[in-house]
Amino acid sequence: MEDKKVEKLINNEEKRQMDFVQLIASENFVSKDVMKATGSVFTNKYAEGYPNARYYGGCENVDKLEELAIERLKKIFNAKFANVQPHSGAQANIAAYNAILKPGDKILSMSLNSGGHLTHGHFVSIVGKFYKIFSYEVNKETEQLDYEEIRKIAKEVKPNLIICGASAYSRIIDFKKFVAIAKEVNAYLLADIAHIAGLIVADLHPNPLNDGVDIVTSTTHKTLRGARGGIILTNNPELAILLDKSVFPGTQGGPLMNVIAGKTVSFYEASLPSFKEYQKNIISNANVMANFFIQKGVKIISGGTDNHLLMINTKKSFNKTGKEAEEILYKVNIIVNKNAIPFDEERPIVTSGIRIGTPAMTTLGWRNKEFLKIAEVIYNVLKNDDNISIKKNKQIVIDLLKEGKNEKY
Ligand code: DSN
Repeated sequence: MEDKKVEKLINNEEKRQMDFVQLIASENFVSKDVMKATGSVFTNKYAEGYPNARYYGGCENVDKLEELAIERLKKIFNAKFANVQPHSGAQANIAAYNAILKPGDKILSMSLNSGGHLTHGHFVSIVGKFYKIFSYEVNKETEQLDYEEIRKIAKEVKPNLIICGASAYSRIIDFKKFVAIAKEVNAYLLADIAHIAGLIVADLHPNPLNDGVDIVTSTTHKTLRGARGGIILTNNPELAILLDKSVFPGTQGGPLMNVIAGKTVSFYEASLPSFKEYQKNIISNANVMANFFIQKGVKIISGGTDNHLLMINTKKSFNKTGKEAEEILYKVNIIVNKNAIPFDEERPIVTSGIRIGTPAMTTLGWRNKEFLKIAEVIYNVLKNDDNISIKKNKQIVIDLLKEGKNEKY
């Protein structure tokens, strides 16, 4: 590369990704093929519009590519309509709201502390400024969704849109119950499946499209292990037209065709039997960690996990904020993120918990044995973070990274 500064940063980042244990629940390692497609000549092409209805000439290859992406995506999710153009999960959500809501309409969604996402209506997001936002929490005792309570709130609020789906929730989401609530109050229902998309493709989590949810949004780079971006799905032909218009020209300009190429490759990979095995391992590895922590008396939010992540109440378990826990773990080459927990009293930049996810290290070949060892390290350093403990545990992590498969997918 002629630009040595950027080349150095790329090399440094590659090294960082291999030298640390990556436990951020929303991150993953894509295949070389996904990387190749994302870095391809499709980055040079403008293609505003949709296949066979573009505002530019020379679109014969991008048209075929986008059609292939849509076909593959519909197949893996059993969906009737798909839009592969959203640049991100946030863009997908904003386009979906814009398709069906007017400014000032009411949205009912999960609060950020209970596990929801900024784009579901937090006041710092544009969504919180455009629409009137009402929230539901998890149940204080079980720390799980309380569908009867959500139903009560929905009946009071009478929202135009209900959003289900989360960024930090470790339990199965019962889409059928949400569909019943939305029907009762005559609201649209949107499921944001960004975190659990891969599990759904592998039939390890209910599929909101099979359960009657109106609109499904997702990112493509978490458990789905594709190029970084967003997607929107629906089974409703009228909504499909509104959604397409809302993505382009409503909220975006030219699609990132190189990213769509990367997404297309990952949709193929997600259709292979090995993808199902991968998703099974993600869940099994998360369970191994959760069970270890529970047995040690660590406070796991909701008491366990059904998916790819677990949430630890670090305040109650180790008398440390999420920020402190994240910083201590970084010293032993483990990357997690601090995360608000239900009814958190700390600020979002501090928090009382951490979120741990297994998708990335499972891609690198880690199995129960490695995840159990890393859970032990996490427990030991959060219990005791003196210099001797840090030094000893960092060495364990380095050895584990060397002896674990740690292959690039
Ligand atoms: N999707 C979020 C996460 O889960 O990390 C980031 O916005």
